[in-house]
Amino acid sequence: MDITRRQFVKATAVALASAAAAGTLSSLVGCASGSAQGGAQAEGQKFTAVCRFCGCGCGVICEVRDNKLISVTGDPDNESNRGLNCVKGYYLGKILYGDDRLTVPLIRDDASTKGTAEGLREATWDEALELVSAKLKETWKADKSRLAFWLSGQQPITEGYACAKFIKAGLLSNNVDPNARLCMASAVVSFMNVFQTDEPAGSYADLDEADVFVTWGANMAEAHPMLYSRLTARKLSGEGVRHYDLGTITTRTSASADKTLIFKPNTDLAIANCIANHLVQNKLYDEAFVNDHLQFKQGAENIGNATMDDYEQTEAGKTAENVSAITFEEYAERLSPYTFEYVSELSGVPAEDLRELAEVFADPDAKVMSLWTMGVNQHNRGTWMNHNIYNIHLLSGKIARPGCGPFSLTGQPTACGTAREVGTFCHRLPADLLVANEQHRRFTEAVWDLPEGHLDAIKAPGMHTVKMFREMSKGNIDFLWSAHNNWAQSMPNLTRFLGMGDENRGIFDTFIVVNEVYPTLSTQYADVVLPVALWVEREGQFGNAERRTAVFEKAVDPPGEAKWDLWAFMEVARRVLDGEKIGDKDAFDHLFGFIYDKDAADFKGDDRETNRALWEEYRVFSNPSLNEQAQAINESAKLKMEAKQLAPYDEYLTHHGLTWPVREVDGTWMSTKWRFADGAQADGFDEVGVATYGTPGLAGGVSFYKSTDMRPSVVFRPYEPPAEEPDEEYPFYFVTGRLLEHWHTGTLTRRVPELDRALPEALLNVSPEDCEKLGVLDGDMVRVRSRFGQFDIKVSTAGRTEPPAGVVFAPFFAEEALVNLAVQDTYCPLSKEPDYKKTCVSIEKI
Ligand SMILES: Nc1nc2c(c(=O)[nH]1)N[C@H]1C(S)=C(S)[C@@H](COP(=O)(O)OP(=O)(O)OC[C@H]3O[C@@H](n4cnc5c(=O)[nH]c(N)nc54)[C@H](O)[C@@H]3O)O[C@H]1N2
Ligand SMILES: Nc1nc2c(c(=O)[nH]1)N[C@H]1C(S)=C(S)[C@@H](COP(=O)(O)OP(=O)(O)OC[C@H]3O[C@@H](n4cnc5c(=O)[nH]c(N)nc54)[C@H](O)[C@@H]3O)O[C@H]1N2
Ligand code: SF4
Ligand SMILES: [Mo]
Repeated sequence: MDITRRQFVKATAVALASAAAAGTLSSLVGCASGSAQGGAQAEGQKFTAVCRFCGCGCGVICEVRDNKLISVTGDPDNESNRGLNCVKGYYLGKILYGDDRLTVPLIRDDASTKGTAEGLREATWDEALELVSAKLKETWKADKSRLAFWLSGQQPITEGYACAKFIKAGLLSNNVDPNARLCMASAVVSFMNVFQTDEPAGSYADLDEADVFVTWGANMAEAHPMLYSRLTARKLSGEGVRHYDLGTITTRTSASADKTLIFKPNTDLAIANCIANHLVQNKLYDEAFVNDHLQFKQGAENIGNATMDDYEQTEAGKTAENVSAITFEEYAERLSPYTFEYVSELSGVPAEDLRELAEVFADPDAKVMSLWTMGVNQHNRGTWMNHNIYNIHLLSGKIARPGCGPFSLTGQPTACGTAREVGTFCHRLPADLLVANEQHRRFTEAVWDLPEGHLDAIKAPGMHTVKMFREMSKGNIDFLWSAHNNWAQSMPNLTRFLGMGDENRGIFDTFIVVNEVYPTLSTQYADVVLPVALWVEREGQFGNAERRTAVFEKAVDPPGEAKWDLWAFMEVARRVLDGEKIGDKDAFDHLFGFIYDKDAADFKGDDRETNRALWEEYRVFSNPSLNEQAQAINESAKLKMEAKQLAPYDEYLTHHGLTWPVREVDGTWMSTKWRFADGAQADGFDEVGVATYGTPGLAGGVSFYKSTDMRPSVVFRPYEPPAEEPDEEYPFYFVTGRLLEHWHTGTLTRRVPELDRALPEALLNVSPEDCEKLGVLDGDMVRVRSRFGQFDIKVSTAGRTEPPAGVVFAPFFAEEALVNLAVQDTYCPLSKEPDYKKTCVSIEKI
């Protein structure tokens, strides 16, 4: 290993040092909130849970005394993290106890106060629910297309499932999308294009076995600290283990890399292609794997930029999703311009570094794990870039083997479990099903016991997130309900969406409902704020990046009158659906009578029973044999729904989480570690039964069980430039992202004093070279301006990230430095995910 321990200490300084300190402080949570009595007390009651923050999905144990959460520690029995946590995990308990928790419903009577912290008055639940229901029903009856729901990858699974059922089957609306559109949409679309299923081949176990790690635009040290610890542990303990870090800025993750490849924005597309070109032109790909398992395609090119509202109506927009079959030879031909020399010139990365990386994929013995997150997904060609990473792993056969595989990291605690799996996207139904597919609608109707054809009313996808907010800004949305997100800070192009200036003031005419736990920028625009239970104040479930589903138990009661989000949704659903029928049955009872008693205005059972009942219904989607009619459709339409099995609810509690497909083997429910691989036949497995679906293993024991013709697609995707490139007026690329201590818009972590003190302000990282050019020093305030808007922020050259000249970086956790006022809302034409990573800006000292 040619990297010193000293460099490692630097790399993991943030994660490890703070975690060590936090270990002792965690037990003081109760003291800070005034309830703990000191060390002599008997042990509190223990509950298993999952961290509220990132997609690592660390298991934690919550200790409770006198209805107060007094400590949170890593859960050694959760296979995802085996007891590890980062600093946010250790301080988790404190997010419940900020001074300004919302504890009563709030109503805004005077619309002129919208957009300010003033104007919300206390109300009873009854008054608030009546008002929300009346407004929703009025819009629904007048014009369904003017309704919008914005949900989240932080919404527990059964809650998301129930919302999808209410909105899709109850209201017959597809105007629902989650914040995961801002995050995972590019990953989802490429998973579906390549494999026809939204799941990675590998799991976290690959981190312990890889010989080479390639991070393609993922700052794991700050954003996936637990997985980063596993990566660095493997690097320290494994012989000759290497790490290549690719990105547009140097980050804490770069510190552990043997080589950091800093490229010009978007040229990652070309870099992946030059690796593929090297493999193909020199016959260094895995020939047997290519012949046995792959098919080749090309897609539409010169697809333009979805910056304008009418992009979908343009010629480029209409054809952007087109693909057609090509031969391997044609694919090779398309790749041929991507030589090391050409790509080096384009990207700014030395040709010898590109060759070194290509050789990694050419080495048949090297186990290579690729990891990526928002650098790849939040990209005007985000879907394409996902494809290009899959292409090189597929050509080299480096997939579905221990230590070897492309692994798309997920950001939020349940982006996978909820948004992607239960169908809160505008084009989806539960379990990867699509509204536009007739057989998928029939299958869903069977599971939900709806009359055949009921869901035909929603066969056209609704509005994706950016469209929803663009339409709202134009005055075309009358009712918006949001939960588990803070769009007034996290959406791009806030200058437009928050109605600044004379145009785009639609937001001020929309009736807005926000479910929240603390006052946020979004509650400032709300007409009604519903105070809800936070994290372990109710029971829920999250699904993490490796598809581990885990339950967090209810540990304490919510404060004041705060209620479970799901209760608020049920209370509105029963009012809105009052008098409505599905077939000849009462609509609400038909959809939710199994969990909810309308007359009692409450759930029929406790949290556990409600969650279990919802889970068991949802589980039918992936275990169709539980429902005769669904199984018949599954078989006749060859939907292969059984490929993603889920276990009965209580098994998740017993096992502290299970990754799907979960199979029952001799009465024991087993997790899957490597999908598409048949453990009995594939090379490199020391355990049997790692995944066994579809046609039993073809060559090498690999079986792409859901792919068309069992063959994933290698799709040629060229280099195309970013939506904007620097010019005289806007000479810098502006990259935005996150830092270890804070969660997204900071509403939770900034209320934890230790985290707030550790990272009190958001700073603009500028290279010393650019500082000199601009005449600014550390600590100077600057105004950052783009074509979209502007904000003010303090400059730092000693920040967490080190951008090269011409690039600047800022995190988005601070509402006082509202970076999204200036970030473009241009999105990837295939996934509709916005590009938060390369808006062009000017910087001037103020
Ligand atoms: N502490 C903390 N952790 C978090 C979160 C949090 O808020 N705080 N949020 C979670 C969520 S939801 C998410 S989505 C993840 C995000 O996790 P990451 O994506 O790792 O984090 P970001 O800071 O968004 O992105 C920074 C990365 O983008 C790369 N990048 C910028 N431009 C480009 C480009 O053009 N191409 C490529 N290939 N890379 C580029 C940079 O080089 C850098 O590596 O973090 C999760 N974890
Ligand atoms: N500039 C820039 N902007 C970005 C990104 C970027 O890289 N750069 N990344 C994007 C990405 S990847 C993501 S995932 C989004 C995240 O964006 P958001 O999800 O909008 O941001 P959060 O701060 O996570 O908002 C979650 C809110 O839910 C509240 N909350 C907590 N628990 C509960 C609960 O149980 N019920 C309810 N109803 N509310 C609860 C919290 O208080 C918090 O205010 O940001 C996007 N925005
Ligand atoms: S923030 Fe992520 S890494 Fe840290 S404890 Fe939570 S899930 Fe684990
Ligand atoms: Mo995200």
